[in-house]
Amino acid sequence: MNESIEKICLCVERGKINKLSPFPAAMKGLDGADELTRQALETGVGPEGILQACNEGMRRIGEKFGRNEVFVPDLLMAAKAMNAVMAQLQPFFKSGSVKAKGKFVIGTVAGDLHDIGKNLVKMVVEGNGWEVFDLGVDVKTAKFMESIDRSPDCFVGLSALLTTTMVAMTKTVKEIKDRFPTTTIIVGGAPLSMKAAEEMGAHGYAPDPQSAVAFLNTHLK
Ligand code: B1M
Repeated sequence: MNESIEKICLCVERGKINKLSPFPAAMKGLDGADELTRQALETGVGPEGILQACNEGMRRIGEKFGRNEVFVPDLLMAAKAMNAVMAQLQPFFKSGSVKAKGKFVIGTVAGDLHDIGKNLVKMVVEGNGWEVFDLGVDVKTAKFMESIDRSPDCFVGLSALLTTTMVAMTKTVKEIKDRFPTTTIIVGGAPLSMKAAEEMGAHGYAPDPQSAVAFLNTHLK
């Protein structure tokens, strides 16, 4: 990782949003994720490298959380720092507005508030020419159903970050398949795997946004 990328990674891990942000105290007055991302892009660092740095920062803070070394507010600050970066990366993912290849309805399943990964998938799929309907977080099955009712030819993407909400995901997959047997469902999120996806009856599993795009492109109706 080069120096500017490492600094962005650290800002995400520590939750340093921008220069004015007083948190964390040890980084007061220093440039944050916002300024460092702008500088990196201006000096020609690619958006993929910056995104990788963010993911690494999130991985590090997540591990600390798992070891009880940091708490929920620290995760929230990390998420805010990552969002400051993502706001600047969005134009890169959204470039090239071509006629939509198809429709993709995406949401984080009921009981789950994690949306950073889901938002990344949304951006990358959109950037690849799909029309995306983002239902947000904590999405109940009924809301997915309403969207499919409005766009019967859509593909559906479900995201979950908690092992507990994989249960909600299983229920959502089953209910959608019962009511809309021709709708294709793809699932993703850290606790998922191909095996889990198969067991819950989803049609596809994507470990990352690129795999989600590859799946959608090969299953175009
Ligand atoms: Co939470 N959290 N969190 N959290 N959080 C995790 C997930 C956890 C692993 C941390 C840990 O213990 N080490 C753990 C889950 C343990 C488990 O169940 N296995 C956890 C926990 C326990 C919790 C709470 C229960 C904590 C509490 O309150 N005690 C709570 C639950 C709230 C709820 O949802 N009901 C909670 C809350 C939060 C915050 C709100 C503070 C915040 C979320 C902010 C937000 O999203 N706006 C947060 C965060 C930031 C995390 C970590 C640190 C980072 C998640 C993240 O954004 N990663 C996370 C630890 C970790 O992941 N290392 C953790 C970066 C993101 C780019 O990756 O989301 O995996 P990811 O997305 C990837 C792929 O998975 C894939 O593409 C993305 C890009 O590569 N992908 C898809 C995702 N969705 C896809 C869909 C697809 C295809 C691919 O197709 C449809």
